Amino acid sequence: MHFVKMHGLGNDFILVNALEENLPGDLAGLARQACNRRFGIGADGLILVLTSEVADIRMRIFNPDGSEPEMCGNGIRCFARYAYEAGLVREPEIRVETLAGIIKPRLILKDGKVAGVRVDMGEPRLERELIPMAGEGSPVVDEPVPVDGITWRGTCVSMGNPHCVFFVANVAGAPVTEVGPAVENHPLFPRRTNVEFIEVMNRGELKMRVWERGAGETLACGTGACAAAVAGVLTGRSNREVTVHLAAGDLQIEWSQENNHVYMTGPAVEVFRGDFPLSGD
Ligand code: ZDP
Repeated sequence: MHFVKMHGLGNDFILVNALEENLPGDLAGLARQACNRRFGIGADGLILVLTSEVADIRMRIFNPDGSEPEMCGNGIRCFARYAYEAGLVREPEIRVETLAGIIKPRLILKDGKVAGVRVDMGEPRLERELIPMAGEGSPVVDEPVPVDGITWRGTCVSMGNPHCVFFVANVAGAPVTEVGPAVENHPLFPRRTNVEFIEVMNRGELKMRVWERGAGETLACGTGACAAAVAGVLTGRSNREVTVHLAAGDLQIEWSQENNHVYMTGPAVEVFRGDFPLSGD
């Protein structure tokens, strides 16, 4: 299987053109193998490029545990760059079919080169049933989430995929690897959840660490940065336009007042290309 390895702020993905490769039926198993950092290529996700009947092109993504999330923010920037540079799409603005609906990335071109990608991520879903989350009442703001005898306060947002955002005083010391998996698998979240730990530096800047559903702690999460920006507005902590600082760099997020869409801007970088033997080869 030929692949391209890319990343957005160190959130890394294996991209495969499923139109050209003869992939096995068990895509979850392929994702588990290929994403493994010791026995495979190593990545936070496997992304497949497919044709679409309703958009220009279709993206599927699999987590390292084999589960299939609805959307992936850093991944769709990589996907857009890959599709454009491979000539699979001709225009810099493309419509991508995902399980979260049609998402619209636009390549930022400088001297004919891709300098970044701005993505219309659509509207955040604030209804509890759509996150999905147990209990009653929407939006879910500062909801008690008990973990090991401590009550955390989560503000929950779906960007197609579920997010639970916790505001903390100091993100460097946040118990991401302990509280993250407990909340990911908490009975409040029937489809599990991604978990963001956010430090508010000021109304225009957030610092973030993330525990991803099906992947563990990663260096960045695009949908998570969008969810954090929305949660910042819902709780009165930040402006509709924020810079989200992650370990390896920044994402710019804007929650538009005009159309309620969230816009995310950030990098997408190719690292290497290669061939991965499919089992049986
Ligand atoms: O929702 C999930 O199960 C996530 N692990 C999907 C990946 C999200 C991602 N980190 C992002 O940038 O939005 C790729």
